[in-house]
Amino acid sequence: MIKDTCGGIRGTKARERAREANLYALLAGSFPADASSCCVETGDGLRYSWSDVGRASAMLANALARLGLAPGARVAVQVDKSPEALLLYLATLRAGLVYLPLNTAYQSAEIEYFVANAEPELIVCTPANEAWIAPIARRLGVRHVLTLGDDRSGTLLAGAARQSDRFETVARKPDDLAAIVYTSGTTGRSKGAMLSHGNLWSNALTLRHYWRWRAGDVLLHALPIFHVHGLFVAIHGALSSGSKMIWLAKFDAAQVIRHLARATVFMGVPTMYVRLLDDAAFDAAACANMRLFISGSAPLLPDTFRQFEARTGQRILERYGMSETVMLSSNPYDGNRVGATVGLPLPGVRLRVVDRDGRACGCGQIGAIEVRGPSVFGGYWRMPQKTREEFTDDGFFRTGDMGKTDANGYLSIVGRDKDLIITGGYNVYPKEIESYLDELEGVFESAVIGVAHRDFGEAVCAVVVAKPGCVLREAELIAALKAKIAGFKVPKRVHVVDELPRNQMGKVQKNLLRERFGG
Ligand code: MCA
Ligand code: AMP
Repeated sequence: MIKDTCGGIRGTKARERAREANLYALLAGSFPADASSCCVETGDGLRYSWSDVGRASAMLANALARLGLAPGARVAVQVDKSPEALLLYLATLRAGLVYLPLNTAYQSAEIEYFVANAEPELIVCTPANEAWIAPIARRLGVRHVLTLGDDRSGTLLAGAARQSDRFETVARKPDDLAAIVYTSGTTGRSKGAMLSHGNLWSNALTLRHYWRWRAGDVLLHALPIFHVHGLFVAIHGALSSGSKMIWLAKFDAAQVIRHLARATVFMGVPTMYVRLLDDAAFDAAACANMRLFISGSAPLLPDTFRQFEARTGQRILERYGMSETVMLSSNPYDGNRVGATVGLPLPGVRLRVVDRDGRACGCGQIGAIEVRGPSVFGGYWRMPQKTREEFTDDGFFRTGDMGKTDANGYLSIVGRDKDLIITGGYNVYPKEIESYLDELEGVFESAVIGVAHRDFGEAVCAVVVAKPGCVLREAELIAALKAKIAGFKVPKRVHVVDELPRNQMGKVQKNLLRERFGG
């Protein structure tokens, strides 16, 4: 039976089964018997026991319930990483609401789009951002705005402090929505990928087994918690195995290295591994207690994979996934981990590589990757047409990634069919940046490309043409964009040219721009 650290003994068997489909209840079923042991420890030594997590998430869930939000209502969250932010995520699940995480770098134009599209009933933002977020919320009809700081400040916790620390986790069916994660998807503007309790739990169970999560593991958590990687893959892995997390507010190589001695598992994007290797203190001795380093969200360069093994004696385990699908493939835990591959389809995942006519590609032949499985999302929020376009007639999701498999079935991602830049693990959709550039004074047209970057893997780079009689300056264009959009989306370089190269159909030849400006 599921152990409920704060809800008491369950009612009838049927109610029990229904409640068990709530992701929180399923995760809580794996919390350790000793509820006084540590679940989360922060970088500065604050400790939250499993009992604290159960009780505090109950108080927060009561606070959410008192707002009168109906099950299925969206809760948009743009807050800095803190243990309380984790508790808010768990409370949202418990209350049967839908969690909508937003990158802390997003500015007003970006937030406005997500709020208008998702129509949340509650926005939780930092106290510092309330001044500009509250007016957006009012204009778009959001009923409630609460605040949460990373120092336990804000109106959310003040309200929760008065609530009971017992909460009957709301029953949810496996298909009920747990979260909406906005992603650039394959084309068009950002779309909300709808992930259900069942999608997330099935993936958590698969990975728990595949990566051999076990009691006694300690996850060193240094990822942001507004994306699938840090929010679901990492957190669910630890919670579903009753493992403690060392919770760092952000990635800092020196801090990570300091904490490795007490950790057993680390998950990161390739940029983090590049930065760890740049630090001379990162060596085999620093990793002696570690059993698993996992990389994903962007391609891990073969050179990083090799250097890492040479330096530490351990092989990074690379895996592949998407916001729409959670995790799809992984190098094996015990078997051969092969660099420049993302391993084998996870149990339960059907993965195929097809040519332009939809025929299966042979070994080594490059084609489009399509997937099917229990973690694949139900569709894009309020975009039924887009959803239909992205699924094949036989129910496979078109990932937009290009790949090939080798004779042993290992998949390699060789490129993307979608016009997308992945910089330091964040996705940037070139069309979005082009539209912001084109609005700037003096800009006639623009093209945005990804170019190789030692630290970020790929960097955003823009090429612009001035309107007749106008003079464009790189620094001014970059400053203008910084005032409008998230910093990671702002081009690291802007090149001014007389005209953009086009093919006979009038389409900008980005390959020529990459050749010219990529070096
Ligand atoms: C920060 N900056 C960036 C990036 N991050 N520029 C390009 N790409 C980036 N990723 C810029 C900021 O705008 C700022 O610019 C300057 O760098 C310093 O900002 P800071 O916040 O201090 O950066 P940082 O701490 O060095 O961050 C680098 C980082 C971070 C640690 C690599 O980007 C990160 O945590 N990335 C992880 C992303 C992630 O979790 N992805 C998972 C997506 P300026 O100085 O000019 O203002 S989920 C997913 O993809 C799927 C499902 C999957 O498979 O996992
Ligand atoms: P997102 O939409 O943010 O979930 O990003 C998903 C995309 O990240 C995938 O479609 C891939 O293009 C990319 N991705 C994730 N993991 C890997 C990996 N290990 N290697 C290469 N690309 C990856």
